[in-house]
This record gives sequence, structure tokens and C-alpha cells, in this order.
Amino acid sequence: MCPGRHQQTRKTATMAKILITSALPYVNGVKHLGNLIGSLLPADVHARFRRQIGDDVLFICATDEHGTPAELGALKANQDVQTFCDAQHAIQADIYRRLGLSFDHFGRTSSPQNRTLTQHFYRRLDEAGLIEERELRQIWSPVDQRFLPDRYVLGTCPYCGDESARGDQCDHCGTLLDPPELIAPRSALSGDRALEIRTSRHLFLRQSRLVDKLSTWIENRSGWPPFVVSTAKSWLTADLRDRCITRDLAWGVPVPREGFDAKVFYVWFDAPIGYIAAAQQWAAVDAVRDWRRWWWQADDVSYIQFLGKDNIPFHTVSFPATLIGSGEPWKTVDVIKGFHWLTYEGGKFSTSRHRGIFTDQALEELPADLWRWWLIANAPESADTDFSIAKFVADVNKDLADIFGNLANRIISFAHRAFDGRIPAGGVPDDAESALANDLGRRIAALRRHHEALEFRAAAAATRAIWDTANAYLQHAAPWASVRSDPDRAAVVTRTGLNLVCICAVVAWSIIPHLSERVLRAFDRCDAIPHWPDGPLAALLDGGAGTEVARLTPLVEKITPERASHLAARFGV
Ligand code: B3M
Ligand code: ZN
Repeated sequence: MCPGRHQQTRKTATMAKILITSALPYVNGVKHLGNLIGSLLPADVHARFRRQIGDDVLFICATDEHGTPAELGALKANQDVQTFCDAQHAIQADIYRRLGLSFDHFGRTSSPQNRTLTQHFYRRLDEAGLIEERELRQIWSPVDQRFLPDRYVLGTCPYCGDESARGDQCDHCGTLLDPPELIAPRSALSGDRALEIRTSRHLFLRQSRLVDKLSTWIENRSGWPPFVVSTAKSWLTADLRDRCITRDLAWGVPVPREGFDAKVFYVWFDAPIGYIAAAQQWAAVDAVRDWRRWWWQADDVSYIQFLGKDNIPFHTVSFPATLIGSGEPWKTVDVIKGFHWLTYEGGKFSTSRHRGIFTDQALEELPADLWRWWLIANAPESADTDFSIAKFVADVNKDLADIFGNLANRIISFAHRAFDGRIPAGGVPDDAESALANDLGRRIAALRRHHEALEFRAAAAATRAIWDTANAYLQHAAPWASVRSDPDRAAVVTRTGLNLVCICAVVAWSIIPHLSERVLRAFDRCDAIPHWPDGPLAALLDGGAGTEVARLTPLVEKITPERASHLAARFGV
């Protein structure tokens, strides 16, 4: 029996404490591959890698359930919001499980913990003089019977005359707008043109008062990608606007203040607090779990956030303003790993137009690891990256079928043909094996450095280079050629080759856990977390004589041209 996944198997005195969060996916609707690589998947790969090297990891995510999109999603599905969110949360949780995302907890921002905590932060900020009441002019739709958020008001742009400008922005000329500026405004929901302007009282977080503290805080961080630093600084140096943190909606965290009965907190106020609340939910089920050691006076914790570039301002300014402004010793982020966009066949992924490949569809078509591999190997780390089905098929066939899959299948079949399905004993490794051990040692160290530096594309390339090294060794040492003439030599090479395959699987586990585990299971190695190979490699490569190795069905089936055409047809290329 394989022990349960994702448990910490070894604890050492020196292990680091690593808190990892992925941006919280909005609850309404299944996410596409761009969302997956923009935060969820790299966060998982890093969490897995950290567990492999023995670090103490808490990996947290949740569905972001408040705000207008959830309300409107429910309206469209003809469900009440709670029922809608329950169902959508379950759908996303199931997809992420099948994709192998190894969250310690996948929570919900609509949880009681998040409500309590959000109200707590509000009270602390209010006591610190950082909350201010202001009157706002807003658009009310009598037909929709609701205030319309800026982007749900459409009309004619007063600057360029484009007739499909939104209340927040005209996409045609790029001008930022306020809804009352639009000419002939109408509701995006019902088309209602009898819109009224009504005033409503709201709460503002006085971020402008925190500029100095936030600047010092940012100056004291390191290891952020340059574009994350520049985005953060541009928000701080332009005169930092106070932010409205309440909305006239029914669904959300209620505002505990007189006169605010019909209002809730703005979704972007409570969503990041959801990171902490999700850790509280994680801790709630087991008395030995302590969320405080991750979030409260937790200077010994390294906290890494994974997120797409549109989320940078909220994580570099607004959320730190909440935490720092509370005056309490909350953990703030150490490293923000931001991502650019993944584009789809030269255009944008689009949820509203359903353009691109969505995570549920991806899993219907092919095993999770094929998607995981390609996305990590092509992560949009320093610029936008384009996904194309043709490139995906070619890369996956080459890297996973021809290189990794072929390596594992070939040497295991040979061990069955020539050595009774066991790691053979006999012979003594020679120069070829010591050269291999040296080379492998250098490559594994380089791979580890890339993982530690959060360089995902480089990590995938270094993983592939290790597989290449293994293939080249076997190709050259060719035990199938020497098995009759020099059985001892063939035994050494086969033993080395089998151990090599194990190492190849272990170092790839964070990126392709399912394929890696299939290989390791053939060796009866089913540790929940395969330990990173950091011992002397020569001994590892020469070990295990006598161990049975189970037959392995083809590890990775090549994507055929017919299947590639089917993908292109289904996903509208
Ligand atoms: N749900 C936006 C997004 O998915 C938002 C992230 C919240 S992180 C606290 O891009
Ligand atoms: Zn315009």
C-alpha cells in the first residue's frame, strides 16, 4: 500500500518553513490553461519540489467566491448564490485534484473564518484611523434593481465616440472612465437605459497614509521578478489612491458598521485575507495543526505568492496595506512570483467567448502530466507565451514519449528479457559510470538551483537534459549488445540504467507527478514524496541489486496526427 500523498515524511532540524499561495481562482466557471499556468500550476510544482528537499511546506489555495461575477453567474444558472458557489467550488476542486495540484488545503473565501477575519481587519484599520466614509455617485438600474458595477455600464465614449465603451474604460481609445461620463449609458445586464445616478455611502481604505510604510516594506524584499518590482513601484509612486472597500451587493462579507446593512466588503478586500482564512480552515480539522505558526509572528517562514500580472497591484499594495495597517504582526509576503499571459493560437484565451482550452476539457483529452509538462516548460515567465496545439503535440511527443517514456520502457523491458525482471547483480562500474555520476551530479545541482530560484522553464529544460544524459549513456553503453559477450558488463549497465530511470523520475516528480509515480511504483517505491537525490550518486546508481522491477506498460502514448487534428477541430484552431 502506498502511504497517503503529500504528507511530510521527514523532518529535520534544518528544514525551511515555506508558505506558498496561488492566486485564488474566481468561483464562477472552470478555468482555462492560461489561468492554470498563471499561478496554480507553478505554485504546485514549487510546493512539491520543496517537500522533496525536506522543507516544511504549507500550500494554500481557495475559490474566490464573492463579488458581482459570482452573483451574476448564479443568476445565469438560475440558482441562489450559495448553491451556485457550492457546486462550482466542488467542480474546481475536483479538476485540481485530477491535475495533481497538491494543496494542503483548497478553501473558500465564503467561509465563516474569512468573514470573521475580514471584519477583524476592518475593525483594526478603523481603529488605526485608516478607514474613511465617503459619499459616491453610482449608477442604479431600476430594471435590474441594483447598482451597476462600472464595467456593467455601457455607452458612448465621450473622447472617441466608440459606442461600446464600458463604465471603467473605453477599449477603443484606452481612456479610463467613470460611468457618469458615458454618453447614452445602458445596463450591460438588461439594456436598461433609464439609469439613475444615486448616491451611496462607502468606506475607503486610506492607502495614501501608508505610502512610506509600504515603500520601506517593498525596499526590504528581494528575489522578485523585475516586472513585479516595477509594477509595484509605479503604483506607489503615482499618487496612491485610497481604495473603496465596500460595495452595494447582497453577497459577500457584511460590513459591521451602522448604516451599512445593505453593503458588503469589496471582493478584493476579503479575497487575499482568504489566504489566512484558508490556513485556519486547514488547521480546524486537526488539533496538531497550528495556522499561527505560518501567519502570526512567523518571521521564520518564507512566504511565496504565485500570481498573474493583473493581480500584482492588489498583492504589492492593497493586501500589504491591510496587513501592515492592522498594526498586528501578520506575515507578509517575501517573494512574489508574477507571470505574464499565456496566449492561445496567437490571440487571447477568453472565458466569456470560451476561446482556448479549459482545464476540464484538457483532462478529457489527455493525461494531466502532458499539460503540466508543456505549460511549465513554456511558462510565461519573462514575456507572454503562445500556446499552439501543433507545438504542444510536437513537444510532448518528443520530450515525454521519445525521451522520458522511451527511456523507462526500454530499460525495464530489457531487464525482463535479460535479467528476469530484477536489478541485476554482478560486475563493477567503470569509468563510464563514474563520468555519468559526475555529470549527473552537476546537472541535478543545476536543476535544484533553478527550482530554488523559481525558474520554471529552466527547471523543465534541466530536467529534460538529465533525461537526455540518461538516454545518451544507455545508447552508448548498450547492454543489449554486450549481454552475451560480456554479461557482467551488461549487468553493470542495466543496473545503472534502472537506477538512472528512478532518478530521472524522482527529479521530474514536481512537474509530472503521475508519470513519475508510475515509474517509481514499478520499483515498488511508492513514498508519498520521493526524496530529492542528494546522496553520492555513484552509490545510488550501483545499488538495489536483486530488487524486482515490475513490467511497465507504455508510459506515454504518442499523440497521433489524427488525435492532433481532433484537438485542432475541437478547440477551434
Ligand atoms: N480571483 C483574480 C484572478 O483570478 C482573483 C485573484 C484573487 S487572489 C487573492 O485573477
Ligand atoms: Zn474611447
